[in-house]
Amino acid sequence: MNKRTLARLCAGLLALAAAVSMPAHAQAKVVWKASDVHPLGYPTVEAIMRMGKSLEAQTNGRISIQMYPSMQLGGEKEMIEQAQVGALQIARISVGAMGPVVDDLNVFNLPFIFRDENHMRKVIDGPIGAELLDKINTNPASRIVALGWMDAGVRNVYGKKSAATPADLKGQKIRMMGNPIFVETMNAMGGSGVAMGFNELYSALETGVVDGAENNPPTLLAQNHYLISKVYSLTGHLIIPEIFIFSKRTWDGLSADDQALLKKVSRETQFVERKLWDEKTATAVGDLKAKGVTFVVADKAAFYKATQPVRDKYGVKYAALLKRIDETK
Ligand code: GTR
Repeated sequence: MNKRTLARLCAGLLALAAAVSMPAHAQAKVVWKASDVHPLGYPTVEAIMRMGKSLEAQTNGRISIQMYPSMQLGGEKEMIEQAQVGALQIARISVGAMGPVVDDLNVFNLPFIFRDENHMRKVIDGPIGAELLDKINTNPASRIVALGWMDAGVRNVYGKKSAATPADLKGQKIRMMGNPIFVETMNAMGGSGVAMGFNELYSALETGVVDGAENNPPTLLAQNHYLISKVYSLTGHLIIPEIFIFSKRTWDGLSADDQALLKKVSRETQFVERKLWDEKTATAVGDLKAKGVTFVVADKAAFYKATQPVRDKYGVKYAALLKRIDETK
């Protein structure tokens, strides 16, 4: 045996030893693609990036996350579809966009079902939150695995004019997320609801296709909508949590250990985002005011009353769950 053959043999034996001592799935480095409609620095984006760092640290660099922010991979509907086929692994989306995929989630899309943000947090952190994540995971049509919840604050109406009362909203075309519940909610509030993808909204506001929209303060700021919409009326009609999901296709190929790690890190991420959320909301309110946005106190009682028909119509099938939500203290 010459030297070269011996060297080759040794290298071969070493590679074999390494392969035998490690399960196949433990060898390959994987980079999971994550996407969000918001830009870098937004709490949900930052939280997923920190989740990536945590996974990287806990797997010695074997698993990492590559973030595609700012709608680089399309709107939320497209993101869900890409997760379903395994073209991306993690998508952070609003429950507003998940309702049409898994109907049970629509309970969170009803107007004024949470007393305030803290009430919503208690619900998503507790048994109801766990049950709803499970509904996604056990629904064969969803083709996604729900990893956890995130905060998205309180949604208020913004535009060029005030929306302090249902009468103020008369004649105003307000963009809503693509889900009939939201369009009917805006119509009940006195305005004219227009369903539209988030990715089309800036130009629709700019060209006057819609007169306004509704969202939380960090979104109004991060998406630059405040450049056009200077009046922010505190209607507080929706408190919709966000959700981060994983491709079921990729999930099925993971080892049980990696699945468990991902679940653990996801639960941590839910609380990492919450802290970032509170910090961002506080600074966003100050920034918006400094940039000339007027905050208007709205007649929430009037909007609550006006939207009762929406809760009556869509709430029937969730009656038991709504009662449990209400009883969550
Ligand atoms: C934001 C949310 C986005 C998107 C958007 C919308 O609050 O973070 O995921 O759903 O609202 O109105 O479409």
